[in-house]
Amino acid sequence: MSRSPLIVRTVPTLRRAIDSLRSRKATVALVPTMGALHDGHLSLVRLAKRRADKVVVSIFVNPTQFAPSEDFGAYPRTWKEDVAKLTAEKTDLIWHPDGKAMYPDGFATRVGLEGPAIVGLEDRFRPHFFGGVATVVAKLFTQVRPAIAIFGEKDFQQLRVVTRMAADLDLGVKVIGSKTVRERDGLAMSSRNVYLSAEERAAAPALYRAMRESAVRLKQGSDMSAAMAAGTEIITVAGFALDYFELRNAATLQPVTSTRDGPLRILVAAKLGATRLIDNMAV
Ligand code: PAJ
Repeated sequence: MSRSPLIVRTVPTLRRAIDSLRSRKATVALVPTMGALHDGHLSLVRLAKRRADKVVVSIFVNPTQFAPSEDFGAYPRTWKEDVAKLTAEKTDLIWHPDGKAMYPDGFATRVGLEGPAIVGLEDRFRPHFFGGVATVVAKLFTQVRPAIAIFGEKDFQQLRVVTRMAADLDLGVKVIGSKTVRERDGLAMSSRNVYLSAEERAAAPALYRAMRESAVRLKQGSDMSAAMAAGTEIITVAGFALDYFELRNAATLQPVTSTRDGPLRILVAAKLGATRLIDNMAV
């Protein structure tokens, strides 16, 4: 049996616990999550363990990144299972504040974003989203004071936004991206996959197949719009309602006019019934 992680729920207790973790010059890595942990999250924890002496995982379903119409209330919460998984990964500390600890009465601050946060991808469909993410991540960074923080490439625009913010605000945290973990059929692991019906789950890997198809065509030198149209076709035939399927510069997330404007990344968001899935792939 691994030793249980220390579970902390208030900011003053966290401050003391982090002081003590850092006291012997130990380096601290933070893995921010909203819980409902799957192997994608755990791969970040494993990378954190390799890169730092102590690993802190935060579990906080952040209300400020959900619009009123979105799934904050329904978002899966699996606390007991999450603790068991993090215990098995030898996590040192779980930071699990409630809403009031993170956003006390009168809270009135929000991080403003430009650059990769306003490129017409997730920001176009979830205009409130990155402001909420950046605000909570800035708080997590100042609360935990980690040397490094691990984020998944699964949420590629989020990774770019957080990396930019950490640098711009001199937060002293090195943000590290970690590869997307997929199911055997290519579907990216996501806490939201539990929303899919059996039929939708069977259709969902079309997102991965579509990105692969377009990526292969682009690498073979085929025309950019024809290559992307082939992927779009796969997604719509599978029954998705498409938000976007786009080729962008991987560093800036700006649109590209030629395949020479690389490094290239395909980014996709689409809805299957009521469930919205996002994914991306390097070309
Ligand atoms: P959440 O969706 O729980 O994801 C937590 C972290 O796990 C993110 O960095 C995300 O990119 C990563 N992740 C999710 N699925 C993954 C997969 N299949 N492979 C690899 N990594 C994966 O993203 C959030 O929470 C929140 O926005 C948060 C950053 C915690 C701020 O509230």
